[in-house]
Amino acid sequence: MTVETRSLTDELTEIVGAAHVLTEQELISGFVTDWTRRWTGHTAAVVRPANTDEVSAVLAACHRAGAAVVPQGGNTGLVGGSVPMHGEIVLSTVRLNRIDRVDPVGRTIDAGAGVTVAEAQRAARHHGLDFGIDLASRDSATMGGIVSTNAGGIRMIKNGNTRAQLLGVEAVLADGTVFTRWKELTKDNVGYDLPGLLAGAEGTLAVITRVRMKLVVPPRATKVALVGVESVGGALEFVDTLQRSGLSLEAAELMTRSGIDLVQHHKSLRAPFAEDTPFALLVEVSGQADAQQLLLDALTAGESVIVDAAIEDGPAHRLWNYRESHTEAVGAVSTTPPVKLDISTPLREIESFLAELTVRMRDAFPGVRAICFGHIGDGNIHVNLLDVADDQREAVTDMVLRLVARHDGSISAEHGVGRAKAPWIGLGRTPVDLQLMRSIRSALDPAGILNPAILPSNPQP
Ligand code: 2HG
Ligand code: ZN
Repeated sequence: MTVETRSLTDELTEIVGAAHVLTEQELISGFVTDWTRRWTGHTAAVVRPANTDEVSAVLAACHRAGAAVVPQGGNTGLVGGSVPMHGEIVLSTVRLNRIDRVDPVGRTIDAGAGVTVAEAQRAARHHGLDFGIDLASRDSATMGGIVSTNAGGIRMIKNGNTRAQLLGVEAVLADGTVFTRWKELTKDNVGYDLPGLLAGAEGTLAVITRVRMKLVVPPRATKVALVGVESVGGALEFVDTLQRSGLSLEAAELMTRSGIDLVQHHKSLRAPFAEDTPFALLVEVSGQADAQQLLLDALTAGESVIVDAAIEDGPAHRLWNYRESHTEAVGAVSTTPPVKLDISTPLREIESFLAELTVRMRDAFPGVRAICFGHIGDGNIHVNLLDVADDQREAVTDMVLRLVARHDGSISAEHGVGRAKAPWIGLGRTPVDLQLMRSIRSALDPAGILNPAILPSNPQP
C-alpha cells in the first residue's frame, strides 16, 4: 500500500467509520470480481457510506487524492462495469438502503440507491401497486444499479426501460457536489433531462444516491403461456397476434431448444412440451375476464406456427423457471466464464441474425456452444457463448458484434458497455457522438475519477 493510499484510507475511515472501510482480502473479494467471474480486479478499499453526505465526503476525499472510484450496487452486472480493474476505490451503495416513501396517489417510490429491486417491488405491492422493472436478479440488483445501466428486464415491453420510470434523482458528482432534481412530475420540460442522462451512464458521470421512480398499477390477473414454435418468425408472428387480440402483453421471451435442455438438466425439470420444438416463446398476458378465452383464440389463430403450448395462471413460476434459470444454468455448465453479449436488432432482423450467427459459429468456432435467449418483443437477444477458450474471447466477441452491426443492431441493449464492450463502442456510435459523450463526461468529471476505464474509452473501428 502506498503512503498516499494509506492516508486516503484513514480519511475514508474518519468519514464512514472503520467498520465500513474494508481492506482485508477476504472481505473485499466479493466486490472485486463480477458475477460471471470473468472480471477480477483489485482495490485498496471498499467504502460503504451510509448516506448522501458521506458519499459526498468520500468522493471529495478521493478527488483531492486523485484516486479513481468505481461505484457498485448489487454487483450483478454482466459487462464488468462495476469492478475495480485498475485498483480503483470501490464505493458500495449497500448501506443506502432506505425506502423513504411510497406515494400511492402520485404512484411514486423514493428509494436509496442500495434498495434492491425486490424490496422496491414489495413496498409497492403493499400499496396495491408495482414497480415497473423486473429482472431475474431482483433480489440483489439495486435501484442505483438499474438506473446506472438503464436496465430493461422482462416487463420492458409493457412499462418501458428504467429511464422511463425515473422522475427524480439525487447524485454526487466526482468532486463531492450534490446534484438533486427531486420532482414527481411526469411533465416537466425545464431544460435538459439530467436524471435521464445519468440513467445508463454506468457510474461515469455521478454516483446516484437516491431515486424517485414511477410505480405502475399491476394487472389484476395474468395468464402465462409457454409456446413451442418452429421458427423465430413464427414466434414474432404470434407476438403480433397477441398484441392485436385485445390482450395486454406483459412479457414476451424467446428461448431455444438447447437453452431449455440446459435449464431442464441443471434444474431437474420436466420437458415443457410433449414434442420437441426448435424455439419456445414465453408470453404473459393480461386482459378482462375473458383473457383465457382471448389467449386460446390467439393460440388457435396462430396454429400454423405453433406446435405445442402450456398455459398457467400468473405468476406461473413453474413456466417462468425455464426462462429465468438460463443465466444460472449457463454459468454453471460452461467450462469457462461465458462470453455474454447482450444485443438488440430491429424485429425484422432477429431471425436472419440468429440464423447467420449459428452458421458462423459452427464454421469459425466449432467448440463453442451458443445459447441465445431474451426479450424478443424488444428485439433484445442475450447471446451467451459457452466453453470459449481464453485466446478466442476477443475474436468471437468481435465476430458477433460486427454481425450485430451489419443487422442494424446495438452492441448493448440493456446490460451496458462496461469493460466487456468498451473496445467495440465505435460499432454503435459515430465519432461525433463519442466526442459529445467525452465532452459531457469531462464537464461533469474533469479530473476523470469516476469509473475512468469505461465509456467511451479508445474505440476500435
Ligand atoms: C436476463 O434477461 C438477463 O435474464 C441476463 O438480462 C441475461 O444472462 C444473460 O445473458
Ligand atoms: Zn435480459
